[in-house]
Amino acid sequence: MKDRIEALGASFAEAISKAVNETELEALRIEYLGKKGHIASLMQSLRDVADKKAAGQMINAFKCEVEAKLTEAQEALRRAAVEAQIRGAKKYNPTLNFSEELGSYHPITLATREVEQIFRSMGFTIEDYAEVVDDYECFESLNIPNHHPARDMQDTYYLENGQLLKTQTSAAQNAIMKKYGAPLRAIFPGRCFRNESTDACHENTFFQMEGMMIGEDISISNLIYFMKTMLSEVFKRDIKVRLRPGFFPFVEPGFELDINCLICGGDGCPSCKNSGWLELCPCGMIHPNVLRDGGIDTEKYTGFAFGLGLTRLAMMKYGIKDIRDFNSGDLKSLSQFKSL
Ligand code: FA5
Repeated sequence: MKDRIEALGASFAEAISKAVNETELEALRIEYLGKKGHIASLMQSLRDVADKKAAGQMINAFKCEVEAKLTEAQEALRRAAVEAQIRGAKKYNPTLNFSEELGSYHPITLATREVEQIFRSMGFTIEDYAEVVDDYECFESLNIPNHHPARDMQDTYYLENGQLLKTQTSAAQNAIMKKYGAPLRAIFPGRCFRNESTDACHENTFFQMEGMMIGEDISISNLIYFMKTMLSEVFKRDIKVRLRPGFFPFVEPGFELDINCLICGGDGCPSCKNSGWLELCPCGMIHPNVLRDGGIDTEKYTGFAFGLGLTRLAMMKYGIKDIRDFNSGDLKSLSQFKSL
């Protein structure tokens, strides 16, 4: 029995050293440990052996050795496969350079960067601001006291501590005036939230870009010049615009700046609520109360502000008919916009 086991041990050692894949290891397992394998046959021959106990122990030790070596060889093969996979895999790029294969910019990101670039070239700084703000930032500092009906148009999501998700990027005006004083030129894009029913041109979560210019002798002509420049650079063609009076407690006078709907060419469609026009960028001369609250000397300085609807701008620029597509996570449609 001892000689037989030693002979089997030697041929097993040779075979396992040559096995190069899982299939060959499995064949070996069946050959040695299977129902009709060598070890089963050794067990059968036990009945002809005198010292059954010693022979049984030898067979058992051999069986354990075969099992352990098979497991070890399997592990080694799996490790080698993983290492080969890692070696063959594309290298991780810590710089996160944009690669067409990996993904694409969201159309709102593209529109934001483009508008940022336009204003940067005109001397505006780009500011970042919180999404969770307090009542003072979002309303009080903007000449909208607690009882004011203008609040009804901007219901939002409130936190238990009284803070709220900002309804408008104007919520940063006060802090930015206090941070820089006058003169200043700044834009501040951001996500806004409103508790409202959605349709093709209204979302509960959308982007705006606020802009402010404060200095000596800033007038409506400056405001119109910057709005015109921005729109002609974004759309790179003549588009029909209309300016009409608009009421916002934080500007005086205030305007609504609408653009001719580029989806239907002005005929009327769901994207413009069948009016042919889309409210895009309300604006106006900053109300003296707001300037004063921001620490600006109203004897010396005036300024304009605007609140560009960035998501709507992206709709018009990229011909996206329904604003709800932006938050849909539908990569098939969103990943079409790759250039920057
Ligand atoms: C405001 O939010 C003012 N803060 C804008 C402003 C700034 C006026 C500075 C004067 C001076 P309004 O609620 O109209 O205004 O929103 C501004 C723009 O944001 C709209 O013209 C529109 O383009 C976009 N907008 C508003 N609500 C939504 C919505 N629910 N979904 C998508 N875009 C919206």
